[in-house]
Amino acid sequence: MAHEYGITKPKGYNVTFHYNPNMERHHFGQTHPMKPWRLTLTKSLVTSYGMNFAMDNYTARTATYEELTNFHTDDYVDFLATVAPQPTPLDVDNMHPDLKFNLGGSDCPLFEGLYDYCSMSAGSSLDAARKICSKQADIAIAWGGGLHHAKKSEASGFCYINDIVLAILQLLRVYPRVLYIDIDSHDGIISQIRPEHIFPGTGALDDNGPRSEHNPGAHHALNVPLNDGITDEQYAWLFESIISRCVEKFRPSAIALQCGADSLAGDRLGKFNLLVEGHSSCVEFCKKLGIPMIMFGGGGYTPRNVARAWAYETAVAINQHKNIPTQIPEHTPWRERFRQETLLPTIEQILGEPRQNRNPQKKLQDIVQHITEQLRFVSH
Ligand code: TV7
Ligand code: ZN
Repeated sequence: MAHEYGITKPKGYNVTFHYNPNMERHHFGQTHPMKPWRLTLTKSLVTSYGMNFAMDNYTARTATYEELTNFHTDDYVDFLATVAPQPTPLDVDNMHPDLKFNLGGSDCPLFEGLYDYCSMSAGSSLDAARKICSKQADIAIAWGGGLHHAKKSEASGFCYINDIVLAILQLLRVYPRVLYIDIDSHDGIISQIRPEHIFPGTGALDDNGPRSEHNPGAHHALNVPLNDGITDEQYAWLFESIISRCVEKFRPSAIALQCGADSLAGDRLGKFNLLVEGHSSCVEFCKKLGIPMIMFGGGGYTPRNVARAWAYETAVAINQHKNIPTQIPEHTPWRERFRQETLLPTIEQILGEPRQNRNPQKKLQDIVQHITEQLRFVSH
């Protein structure tokens, strides 16, 4: 069936796909925006287009306790492993009395099977990292990962275990310089990471990595603050301007790309006007750099649009995005969930009326200039 689109494995270029079908069985709660089920929908499109024929597909393992405590503290991971789930349904009025490790609130509820969910997410990202380290993959895809907010000893923003940090720690064993790029609407951060210094900076344009006299990671994080309604053209221009400058300066030996899909138009939480085309153009740009890369998932709260973006980006990884038909295949499971039959809906199809764009071109030019200046502190 899948052969109808003529998708075959390219010679001399390997893409690996790391997926654990048990992840999507977990539920954060009825009203919680994070829906692990979006992974099912993504996988459904990937296979209905036959993309699996062009990749090495792996059922991701669960990460071990030792792997999780490579970054997280023992007491935090112990607690995650043993804490009892909250009664359902979970909502804002039904919070855990003490927010130990920031767990049990509405953002990071204690749901059934939480520890398994976390170890599956981390396991898929670690598997991806190992395929990049062993050079068995040029690109490794882990849509179940990308949970960038989790701290060493604390849950945050729907994230419990920071699979990205764990994966980057793996990469650093083999690759001396890792460029971390994040296109999630909640972070928009670019970090350049070398051994001994990992810096998840957050926030303002000036936030460019902790500064202290003995901190070699200072100036190795960049932030790109954006307003509501940014368009494909603007976003792609910013992304390419900034990433090309970063790559030129830092000369990364590997890239970790978080593909958070809440930056898409029509997201339940995000407020941008990006289409799958604009979002995926970031992936395309990174792929063309020819540097080994992990692609992670992340945010994304309108499952049908998340699945479209991540399936299309899988097609970009195997260089089939120009070949696949935009009409979603008839035999796609849950096809009716996509509402429109197209993989690439227009802004009008998604939103009716696009959201007002609050990003004047002048401001974006200033951002690029500012970042160019910040980059003078970076060397390879
Ligand atoms: C990577 N925004 C994660 C993004 C994490 C964002 C937040 C919610 C939210 C939570 C819910 C819910 C929600 C409609 C949206 C300060 C608060 C304000 C909870 C109501 N509906 C990623 C985290 C962010 C939970 N949190 O980057 C259950 O929105 O702003 C906050 C914190 C306190 C908690 N309240 C929101 O994309 C994966 N949370 C409905 C039910
Ligand atoms: Zn997000």
